[in-house]
Amino acid sequence: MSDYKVKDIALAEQGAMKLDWANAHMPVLSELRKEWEAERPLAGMRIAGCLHVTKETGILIRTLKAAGAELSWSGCNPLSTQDDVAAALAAEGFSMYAWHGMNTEEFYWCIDKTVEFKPTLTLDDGADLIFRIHDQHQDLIPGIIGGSEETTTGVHRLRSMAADGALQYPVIAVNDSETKWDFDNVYGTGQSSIDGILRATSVLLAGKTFVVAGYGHCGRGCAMRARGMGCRVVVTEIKATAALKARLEGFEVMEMDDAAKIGDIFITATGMRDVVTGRHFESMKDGAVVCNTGHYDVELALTDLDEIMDSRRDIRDNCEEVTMPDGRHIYVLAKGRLVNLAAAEGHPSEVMDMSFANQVKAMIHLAKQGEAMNNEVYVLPAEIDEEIAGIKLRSMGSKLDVLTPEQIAYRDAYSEGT
Ligand code: 3DD
Repeated sequence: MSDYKVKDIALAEQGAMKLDWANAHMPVLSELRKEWEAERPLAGMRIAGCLHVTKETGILIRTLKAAGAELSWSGCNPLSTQDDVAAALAAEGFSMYAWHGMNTEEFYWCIDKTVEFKPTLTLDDGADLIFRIHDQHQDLIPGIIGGSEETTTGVHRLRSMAADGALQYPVIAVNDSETKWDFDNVYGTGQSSIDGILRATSVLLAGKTFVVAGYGHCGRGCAMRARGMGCRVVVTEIKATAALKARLEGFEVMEMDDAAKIGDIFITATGMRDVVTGRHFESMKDGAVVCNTGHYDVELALTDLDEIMDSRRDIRDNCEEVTMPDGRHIYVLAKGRLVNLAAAEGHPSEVMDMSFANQVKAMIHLAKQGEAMNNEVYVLPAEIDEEIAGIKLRSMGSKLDVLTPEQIAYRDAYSEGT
């Protein structure tokens, strides 16, 4: 039994059933695992992972082990660990350091534990592990072939690091694979954010004014699913092209200063800090619900709210009732952290299936070619998207047409005109 620290190992049996449930809905990893079990392309690799410990991540971890890797794992957010899943993985023998509700000191203690076995690869969601290694474990870097990064904001930061020449090993931006960002970020975030809001509030969405800050892939998914539940959707943005897409999709676009006055439910998905600030809280309607679905907890300026509020109480799980001096109530979900993972179970298994197939592919790519790669941020070859999407489609019972030789000739020709 490896070393571990989880909330309660007695939760293992319950967690094992959640893992069975996730596995039953992750056909892409199931199919690819067959070849990986045979080839063991990660034999000899030691992977330190820092990614939300959910039932889906448990299947990723099992798959990485099946591919031959040795693993040590921590959660990448203090509120996203599913304690029963962490217990099940620890009981299976994985080095697991994660529990729901850890403080900052414990968060970094867990990350430090995962690098004790001197990883050859790192797997990140939000780049906290890579940053910690660069800051506190420089001695490990010569032994690290490369790393991967799951999320948009993590990739942004690593690209900035690489541009400054500060990145000390190659990284693959898993987020930038089409079968990750165009599915996980859109359909996953859209559904799981609504899931988190409903579990934390159980309010009727139909007829409510739902304000989405940020119309990137995640915001687009949230707007799409809120409309599906009967909301009036308002989008706020800083980027004209994104805001224009929102308008052409039929969503209203306005400044947050104006949206704050009319919104019933607010969700931030910008990757930026201080998107909803004190003046916005001050102009919100009584009963407004605010939450965030971005990776870091900086999008809602809750320190501003602390300064202007009169009192607070935890009225429901993951739902804090903040009373303003004039008696208005504002409901803050999941303490401003990512509501989909903190108040629900994150994205459904079916989308994480593709994201995590890209993660395993990234680990294999690094294991095979990492030594020849530069200290830059790479993306996986596009053909991997076609492979993953093809497996997914087949699992859904859909078949593709195939180009005939004549069509291929036509496609590649340039002599034929109109
Ligand atoms: N993320 C969302 N749901 C998740 C789940 N069920 N398991 C693990 C991670 C999960 C985070 C993803 O959105 C990740 O792809 C990201 O952060 O971009």
